Amino acid sequence: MLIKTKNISDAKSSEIVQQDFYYNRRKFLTSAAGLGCAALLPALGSPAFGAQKPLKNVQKTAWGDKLQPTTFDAVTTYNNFYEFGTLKSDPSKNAHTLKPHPWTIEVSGHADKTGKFSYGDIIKPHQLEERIYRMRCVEGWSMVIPWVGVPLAKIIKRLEPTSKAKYIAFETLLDRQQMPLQKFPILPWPYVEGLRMDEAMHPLTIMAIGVFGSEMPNQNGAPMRLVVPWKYGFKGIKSIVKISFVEKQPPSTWSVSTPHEYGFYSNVNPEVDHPRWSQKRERLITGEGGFSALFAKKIETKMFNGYAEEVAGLYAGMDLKKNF
Ligand SMILES: Nc1nc2c(c(=O)[nH]1)N[C@H]1C(S)=C(S)[C@@H](COP(=O)(O)O)O[C@H]1N2
Ligand SMILES: [Mo]
Repeated sequence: MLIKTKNISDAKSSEIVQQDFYYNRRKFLTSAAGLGCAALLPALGSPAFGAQKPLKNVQKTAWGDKLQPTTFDAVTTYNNFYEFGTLKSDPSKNAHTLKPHPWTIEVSGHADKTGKFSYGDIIKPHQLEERIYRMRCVEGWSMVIPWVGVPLAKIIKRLEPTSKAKYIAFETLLDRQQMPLQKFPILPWPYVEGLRMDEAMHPLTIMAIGVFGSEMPNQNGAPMRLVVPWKYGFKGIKSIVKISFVEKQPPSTWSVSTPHEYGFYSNVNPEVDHPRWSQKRERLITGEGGFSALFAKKIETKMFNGYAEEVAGLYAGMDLKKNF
């Protein structure tokens, strides 16, 4: 199976259109599982490949159309989701206990439309777009992920926030049955995150509900998770059940648990080192030749993760060393 996978990678470098590449690859993986290779997959910490339902009517966009996505298996087996374990391979092994459907989202705070909403109230199928984004983890590795999602601005507009809403706060599900590691005080639970309203309304910010054209695998934050490509990965809170519109800057899990290392903004910035390591470079995980970041090639980290042209204006006049 690994040898075949390699062949497909080789074919890619010789001209297969990128967009088709991961779909073909995914089809291959699906059929490989059907042919009895499935027994080999758990050894790699893999999910059931092909188990996710394909999403229909997803609008293709120009976002990232020149980028080569990381492989499906790396995106879905090299994860951070501490509710299911602290190793990169834990979420794909353990997140089967999460039940993403049905799903309820509670909206509160300074908005005209508050209360309990179903998944379908929040996610409108005709608004689904594909966005291929560079993603940079604060740990010093990165991936290119083809997300499917809805621009967060479209969701926010429907909730009609008032002028008092300066920030938006998010919470992950709190359920020790579905998220077994919440029995242990690894982090303060539930995981929480927030954005300034203008960051939340920025066209790059999406609520993602899928990857590679299919529904979100549990380990990637099913059924919906935030994606903010110019910020470190931990801002991308997974399995969101609460959204609130607030006046003051809300807490964010990592900045509360380790405030001298992680700030509220967490914009990718090669000029601001983490207290324990440099942020000047990153290892780009392509997924070829091994999933681990250890095998990945080092590249220069770009200001705002390469999205400076789009987002630098949000921070004009701010000292980004202070507001890290
Ligand atoms: N609820 C929750 N959300 C989370 C995390 C987590 O542990 N719990 N990890 C964050 C971190 S550190 C990263 S890098 C991204 C990883 O997303 P991915 O596994 O889909 O690549 O999710 C973020 N969202
Ligand atoms: Mo991360």
